[in-house]
Amino acid sequence: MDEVIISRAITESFMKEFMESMEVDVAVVGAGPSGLLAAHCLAKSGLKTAVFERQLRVGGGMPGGGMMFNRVVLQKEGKDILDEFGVRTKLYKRGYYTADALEAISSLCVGAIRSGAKIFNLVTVEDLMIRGDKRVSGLVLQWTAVNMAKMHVDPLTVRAKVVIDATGHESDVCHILVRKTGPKLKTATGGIVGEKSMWAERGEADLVKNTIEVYPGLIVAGMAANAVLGSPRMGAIFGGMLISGKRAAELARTIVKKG
Ligand code: 48F
Repeated sequence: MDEVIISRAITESFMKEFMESMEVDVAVVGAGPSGLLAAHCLAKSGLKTAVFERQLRVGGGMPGGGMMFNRVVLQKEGKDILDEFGVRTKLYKRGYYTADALEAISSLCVGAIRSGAKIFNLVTVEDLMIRGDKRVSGLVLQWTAVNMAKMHVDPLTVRAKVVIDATGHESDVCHILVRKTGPKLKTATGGIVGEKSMWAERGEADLVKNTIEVYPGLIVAGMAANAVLGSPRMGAIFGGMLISGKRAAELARTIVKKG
């Protein structure tokens, strides 16, 4: 057993992928259900895709299910997406299906990685590259541990043709954008409208129409889309997150193709 070989194997293989990911077609921020599904669809269609996740673990709000009961609920369209990943679902009643939250999120993660997306956990997106207040052209990254320790260390950057904000309720990327450019988002106020109170049906219905290019080069997906555009939260029903991830990938593909 050679400890140095082990250390070299880890650093070299990580660095290779990290270097390759410094210029990508699409950079996804957040490895929750919407971000992972978007990354899976994009990588599967041949686009160079990287996901940056602040936490040690991937999954965002999915592993917690509803109030830590680790099951999620989906309707038919969401269930059909999970079927593609081989996730087992059970009909509960009247078109409501349940799935094991851990099986679902693990399968989405494996799906994204095996399609070719690179996922970097423990990395926080703390700023954006914006060219002349006109277009998001990349991310500014820092190790989460550096920020937690409040150390002054300069970040690194990743160039991307398109960025997807899949940071959930926090809608972190859009908040950064508004801080840096002022209220220039394609929303009713130009700023972050803010998430409304729980209303599952309305929240799910709004999610797809809220999945838009909210600023040139920046798409909002998942719960971030509802928070930014001012629609309700929906609790532990997850179909909308998946459909929004898929839609975000379609939009990103179109933008990349246009150049
Ligand atoms: O919150 P999250 O799971 O987002 P989502 O895909 O799904 C929302 C549901 O989980 C749930 C819900 C269902 O009805 O409402 O909340 O929209 O995943 C967001 C991920 O983004 C990461 C965060 O750690 C989480 O894993 N994240 C947030 N800010 C940053 C970030 C950041 N600045 N840099 C990197 N990752």
